[in-house]
Amino acid sequence: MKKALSILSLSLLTSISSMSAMASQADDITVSAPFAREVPPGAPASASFMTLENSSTSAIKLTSADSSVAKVVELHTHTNDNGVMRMRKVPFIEVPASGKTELKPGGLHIMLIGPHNPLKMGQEVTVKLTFEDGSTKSVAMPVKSMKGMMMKHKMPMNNGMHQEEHNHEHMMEHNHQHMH
Ligand SMILES: [Cu+2]
Repeated sequence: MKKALSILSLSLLTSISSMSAMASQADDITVSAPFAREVPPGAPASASFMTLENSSTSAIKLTSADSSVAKVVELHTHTNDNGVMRMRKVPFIEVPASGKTELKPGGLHIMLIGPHNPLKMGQEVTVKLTFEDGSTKSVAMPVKSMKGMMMKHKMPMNNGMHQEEHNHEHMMEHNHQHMH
């Protein structure tokens, strides 16, 4: 038993020391298919989506994001609260070792709260990602209209009318949280 434990702690030590010798976490993350959601003038918030792929053998946490296009940028997820989809802030988004995490409508996303200007389809915006080790990655992405995608997303859930209402509710929540 004692021997097994000491072998375990030795291998832990080895993996910790090999971790510190690695390249930055930003270098180990590949971003694909990033885009930001088109929003009309006066909209309280937009969101950014992408797939994060981790080429290293340790989990990597995205701990914050930043953008010049919005006042506040937060990491968010959706939770299903008795059939009502609600957004909430999360402290980090984890990308598993040698795996990927998808930020997509209805799931994890980077919230762009208080856009300085309306985001129009065809524009390009930049979102800076910061990882747990402090390394950063700037991601340039197109602004895309979500109309088609939102419809596809709604279908399996309920009828479209209700979902539409919930989306507005989300926007209101953000407004209350951040405009005080
Ligand atoms: Cu959100």
